[in-house]
Amino acid sequence: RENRLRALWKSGAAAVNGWLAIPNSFSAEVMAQQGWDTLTIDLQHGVVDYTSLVPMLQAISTTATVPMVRVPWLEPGILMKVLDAGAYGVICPMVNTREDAQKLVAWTHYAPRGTRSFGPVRALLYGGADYPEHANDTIVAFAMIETAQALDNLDDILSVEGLDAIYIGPTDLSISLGCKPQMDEPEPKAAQAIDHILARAKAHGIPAGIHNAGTQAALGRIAKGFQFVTVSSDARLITAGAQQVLAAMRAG
Ligand code: 3PY
Ligand code: MG
Repeated sequence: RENRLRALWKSGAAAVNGWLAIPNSFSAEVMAQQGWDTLTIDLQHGVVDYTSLVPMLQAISTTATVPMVRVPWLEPGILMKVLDAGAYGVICPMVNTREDAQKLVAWTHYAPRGTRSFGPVRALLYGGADYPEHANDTIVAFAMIETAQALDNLDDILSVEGLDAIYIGPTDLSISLGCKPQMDEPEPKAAQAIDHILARAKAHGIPAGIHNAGTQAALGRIAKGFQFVTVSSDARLITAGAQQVLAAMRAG
């Protein structure tokens, strides 16, 4: 099965990504039915573990939404396990050096490009029997650029052969640059860094993604040239919806 994220990018469109922090297959199914281009299950900061992840991927598979996972860290075991479970995209936190980016490419691709171990148990069911032949060109691996160190090594990271995409974590990047942790309206130093990362990614022909809390920031960033924007999350959407209902009721 093709990766619709790659197809979107080929057509020149940006992907709207939803974020899943709730470890439940029903909430994942509800989100997937709404038509997000991609949905990312967060194993880094969410409360999701691998046992919850698999049925969430199965729930997303009932739709055309592309299933993605943010792994907890740059570590081969979990990267390979989420790919085996049928993730078509992975987002990897804290890729800070050229060597980190090389590891990410190696661990997410089969030989000769990489060193991914063979065992695509559920990926075969999701991707089809020919998954192994096409996996290297189907999977999208995002390297997160979210530290001052990654900023220093930016061109070294972006020029790693086989790197598919990057993803900016505005809050970690802000903290690392001595700014307040802000997602949508970072302080000037962090905002400049974000613009710089986007410009360098464009120069290298690498699609750039970024995390957003709200639609205004996400739309503004698409207008600037980001090709992948996360907006809100399942937990945030429940919070906002419940607050709106309760505010109306208490005011009534
Ligand atoms: C960050 O803002 O640091 C993130 O990782 C967003 O998910
Ligand atoms: Mg982060």
